[in-house]
Amino acid sequence: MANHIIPTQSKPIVPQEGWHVQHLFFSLNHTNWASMEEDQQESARKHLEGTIARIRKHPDTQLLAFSMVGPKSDLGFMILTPDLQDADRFAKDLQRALGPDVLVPAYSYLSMTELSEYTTKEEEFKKELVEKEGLVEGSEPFTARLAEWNARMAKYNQDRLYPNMPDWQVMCFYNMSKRRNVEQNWYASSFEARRQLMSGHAKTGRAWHGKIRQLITGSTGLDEAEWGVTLFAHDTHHIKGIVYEMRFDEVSAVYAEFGDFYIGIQLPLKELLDRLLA
Ligand code: 76R
Repeated sequence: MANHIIPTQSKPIVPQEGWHVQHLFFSLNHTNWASMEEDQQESARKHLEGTIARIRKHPDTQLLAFSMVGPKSDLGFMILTPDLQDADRFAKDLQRALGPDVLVPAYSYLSMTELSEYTTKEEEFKKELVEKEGLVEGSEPFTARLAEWNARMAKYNQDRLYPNMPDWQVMCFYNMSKRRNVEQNWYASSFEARRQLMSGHAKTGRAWHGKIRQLITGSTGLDEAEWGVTLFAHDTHHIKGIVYEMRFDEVSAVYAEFGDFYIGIQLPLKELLDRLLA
């Protein structure tokens, strides 16, 4: 006799830190959409608008909507929310909102916000204060510098785990992994070597401050690659620029592998649906 335990009720799946992030890209099935009567279309559109409004009101939840450029997909969403149960529900609600088989999945990606393992640790910063700045451990200036640094790091970590997404118009999404080839295996490198390379990467990245907002979300064990890369810009030139420049950065030049690139335009909902359903 089978003796597996069948669940009797669901429980929230809220990670111990961070949020779940879903990128959902749909194609519009024009045949199915065009075969709907005008009043059916109108109520389908209202249903989608209502679904989006409801998700946007959910606590700690952000839902961004994009007109996707090129026929790879037509409509894109990015959802950030704590509970995987909600992320799953929202994704299914959105897919069904315009009626059966009107929105057809083109691509999706599941990831989570995460802290970087390469940020300076408190012990390292203390050592720097003593060795590089000549401060005496426990002295007043030492304690003051440490308190200021701790406050800054707390905010920095908070922003990484619980980010506020911008309304910038140009969105670029792709996935990325770090190579695991013989002689070229990121995961076989020492922590110190990786930290050095990542500090070069961060330096390249910081030069794009004000032009690019990036969110790197972890997806090892969740989806096909190891990270989701979401970039926002006001100008496509800057997307092309940063991705090109990063190719020369050793971390990307030697270790990075990329998935397909998706470009979306973040629009007010009315304008987005007018364009999509025209
Ligand atoms: O967290 C920070 O903002 C500072 C340091 C930093 C980390 C830890 C940082 C800065 N990144 C970090 C981690 Mn990044 N990043 C990418 C890509 O196309 C490519 O070649 C790579 C895709 C871009 C464009 C980009 C931009 N970054 C990571 C990780 C995790 C690696 C790991 O843990 O092993 C990946 C996969 C990754 C990839 N990065 C920045 C940027 C930019 C613009 C910055 C500067 C942010 C700022 O200070 O304003």
